[in-house]
Amino acid sequence: MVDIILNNEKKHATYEYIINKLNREGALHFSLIDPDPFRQSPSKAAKMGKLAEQAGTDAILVGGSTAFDQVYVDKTIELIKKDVQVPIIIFPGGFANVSKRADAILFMSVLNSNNHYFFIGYQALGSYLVKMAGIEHIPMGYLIIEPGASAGWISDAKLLPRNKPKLTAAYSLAAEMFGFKLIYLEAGSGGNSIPPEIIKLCSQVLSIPIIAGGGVQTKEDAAAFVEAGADIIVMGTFLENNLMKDKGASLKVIIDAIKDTAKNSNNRRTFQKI
Ligand code: 1GP
Repeated sequence: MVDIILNNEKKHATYEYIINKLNREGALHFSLIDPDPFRQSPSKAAKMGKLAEQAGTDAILVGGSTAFDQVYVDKTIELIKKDVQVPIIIFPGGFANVSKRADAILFMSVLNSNNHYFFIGYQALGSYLVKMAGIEHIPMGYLIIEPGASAGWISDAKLLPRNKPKLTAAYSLAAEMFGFKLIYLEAGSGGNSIPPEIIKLCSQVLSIPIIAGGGVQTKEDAAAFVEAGADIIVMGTFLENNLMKDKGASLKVIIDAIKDTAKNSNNRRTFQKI
């Protein structure tokens, strides 16, 4: 039994893909698809994944705070994977999000939660699941900034204040010192996005890539994130509202803006594989 758990090989292909692509292109775009029956069926999720890939997205994140059913998550990933070449990375809200069909999982800890369960409890109990699934796990510090939306409420976060960049940067730096390979700055889905000053200070103090998400709706929003120093921009709600309607045309405009802004910016960092 222990062999089943321990013999699974650890791979780093997705993390290396992220670092290599970041060093080549300066900034990446990740498309978030929430495997939630209240939002879409697995087959619609697969169509969305394909359209996002055609629009130029660099990876598909599958997950969300309210994805509760492992079978549904599994089916969603299975169908997306049939049609899509870019990596599929789990962005877990809990155990139900773990699936061996994904390329990797963001093995994340909500570092500003009031509840230890969200920074080490779930992860300890889920560690065997991840090991048995045999998928690459990328350690990631997750920080939730006001207003936080569902992610903030569900993970009982002590929300980081929007007007105190130094606090979020301090949590980010501590996460890097602990050995996390990525930092995710989250303002919550569908709400106010993160103030660029926070991203800017974090990018000045960190050596690891910054993922930023929550409320990105326009090419101006996305470009402002990249200019501030975000390395990976995540969008979810925009995809749900627009992808099927315009077949990815408006998403492509935003992704092109991300790539152009990074290319023309003189503040891009280069990353080491750690
Ligand atoms: C979730 O922040 C992302 O982590 C997505 O937010 O749905 O607002 O794009 P949106």
